[in-house]
Parts: sequence; C-alpha cells; structure tokens
Amino acid sequence: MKNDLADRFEQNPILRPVDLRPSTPGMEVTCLLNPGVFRFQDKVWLVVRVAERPVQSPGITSFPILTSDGRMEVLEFNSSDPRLDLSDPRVISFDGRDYLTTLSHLRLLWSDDGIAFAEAADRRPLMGTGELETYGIEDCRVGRIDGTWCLTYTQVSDHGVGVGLRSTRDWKEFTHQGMILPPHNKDCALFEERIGGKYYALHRPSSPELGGNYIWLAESPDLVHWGRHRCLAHSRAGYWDSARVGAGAAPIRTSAGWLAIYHGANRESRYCLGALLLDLKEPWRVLARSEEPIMEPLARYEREGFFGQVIFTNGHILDGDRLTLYYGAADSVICAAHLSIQRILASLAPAEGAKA
Ligand code: MAN
Repeated sequence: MKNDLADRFEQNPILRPVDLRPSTPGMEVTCLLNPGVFRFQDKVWLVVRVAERPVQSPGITSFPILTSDGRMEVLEFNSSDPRLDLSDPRVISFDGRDYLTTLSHLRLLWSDDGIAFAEAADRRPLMGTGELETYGIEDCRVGRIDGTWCLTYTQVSDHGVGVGLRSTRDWKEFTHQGMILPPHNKDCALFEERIGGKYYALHRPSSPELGGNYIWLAESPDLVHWGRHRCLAHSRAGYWDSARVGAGAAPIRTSAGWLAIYHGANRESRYCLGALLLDLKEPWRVLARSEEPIMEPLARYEREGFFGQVIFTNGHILDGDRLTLYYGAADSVICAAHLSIQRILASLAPAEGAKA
C-alpha cells in the first residue's frame, strides 16, 4: 500500500455495465473500459469503451463481429468443441484463429462534477467502420491540438491490431484519418503541443520474437505520417512492468519535463500504473521512471471482474497539481482517482537507476 499514490473516489465504480443500454437488441453490455477524457463546454466528457456480446445461450459461445460495410454479424461455436480455447476471457481461439469475445464501440458521456456521468442524448456512438475495424474500436485517447480534438484508438480486425485517428471540432462530425500506425501497435498518446515544430506521439508496437512490448516515440509533420521512431522504455525483468508497458493519456507538461503516465503488466497480467519523465525539448530523453507502481490493483473492484487485477488508464484531466485519473478497473467498470503531480514527480527514480 505504501507506494500507491492514488486517492480513489469513494463513489467508485462511477460507471458499471448496467448503467448503459446495449447498442442493439439481443446484445448485453459485458464491460465498460478505459475511457478517453476531455473538457468541453464546461463539462467533463468520457469516451467510454463499451464491450458487448450477444446474451449467451447454454452450450454455445457466440460473439459479434462487424462486416466491412458496418453490419453486425454473430458467430457461434459449440462450447464443447475441442478446437475451441476459452482460457482468456478476452479472446476466443478456434482452430488457431483468434477472435474477441466482445465487440467494442465508443460512447460519449458527460458530467458537471466529474463523478456522475450521463450519456449524451444528442451524440451518436462511435462505431467501428471499414475492414480495419471489424472486431471493433477500443481504448481511445483524446488530445487537443491546434483547436482540433484528435482521437487515437485501437482498431481491431482479422488484419491485426493498429492505431486509428479520427478528428473533430464539435464532437458531432468526425473526420476519419485512417490507420496511422499499422499492426501490431496500440496505446498511442499524442503530445498536445508541437516540439521544435513537430508533432510527437508515444506508441506501443509489439515485437514478440526479438524485443517486446515497449513504449516508443514517433514524430510527424501532420499527425498522419509518423516516422523517426525511437524506443523509450522497455519492460523490466523482475519488475511490476516485466511483460508489457504502454502509454496512458497525453503527456503532461511540467517544469521538470513531460510526465507520461503508463501502464505496466507482469507475466501474470497484473496491470499497474507508473510514470516516465521525458525531457521537454528532446522528448526521446528519459529523465526518470517509476521503480514501484504509483497505483496498483488494491480495491476489490480492481482485483475482481471480467479480467481481474487490472488498472488501465488512457484519460485524465488536470487542475493545477491535481490530476483526476479515470481508469478501467478489472476490465469491468470505470473508476476515478486523484493524484498529485508533485508527489508523482517526487516518487520517480533518475533514469540511470530506471533500467530503461
Ligand atoms: C490490453 C487492452 C486493454 C485491457 C488490458 C487488460 O492492454 O486490451 O484494453 O484493459 O489489455 O486486459
């Protein structure tokens, strides 16, 4: 407990699956996950990932996919078929092919106090579209750049998992910019200002055979074309983040550097949060990093659920020193906590000791 810096909302979980209606009759909302967060029209908004599946019938495993022209189709397997592997609640493996147990879309919710959220009646849900999103869209980060809202999110299909970009100025009309980082890549967080005239993004390609699931930095002249990739942070053997690391929401500008909250998981898929501090002018230089998690699954709603032992964030708002972090807990419900930027900064170890 001593390292956990988060002051959790006593109202947690602030959103549960029963709070939202399924998008289509016959479906159930299975989980609410990992919201993007932004301030707009004096309100706090969440871009919630809603994961759905058909109401399950005994002996049958069914799951939805989208056709590339946007229709929902339900696939079914006999649950006792020996070719079926259901050992991970998130994935269905059948005869060597992987599908997702749920199909995710994104929904807009707003709040006056940042605690009680309601679905925005006049905003349409964001659904997967086209052949790169047939297994849905997930884990949206929101960045405000030059007055435009940029949504970077995970696109999932049988082609693989990559990063998509949509942009909007009013949260009603969206421009689809397509896949900006090809498979396998996710966890893309844009810096909200240019550095030396360039846009920057943190992202997480996976190179499982040689390398791993590491946080990288890329630069771009236009937010669509990304290059000059550099690896910033490895997973660390023997640490809480030994198996994978991935960026949270947009890095936060502080006088000490860019503070980037990230998630890290170990081999047991226990997801905690830590932080990286990056040089303000040369963000490829890692100045400091968490040795211990700044937040870890301690509360019951973080330890138990659809996929337990998970704290996953990709959204926050900032008021001076106070960070309000929104996060998915146990891949089931949405929660929030306050953290102090100064306390996070004080907890970091200089990069020499950070085993980047
Ligand atoms: C992956 C993503 C996240 C999810 C975690 C934990 O990183 O699919 O959306 O929250 O795994 O299951």
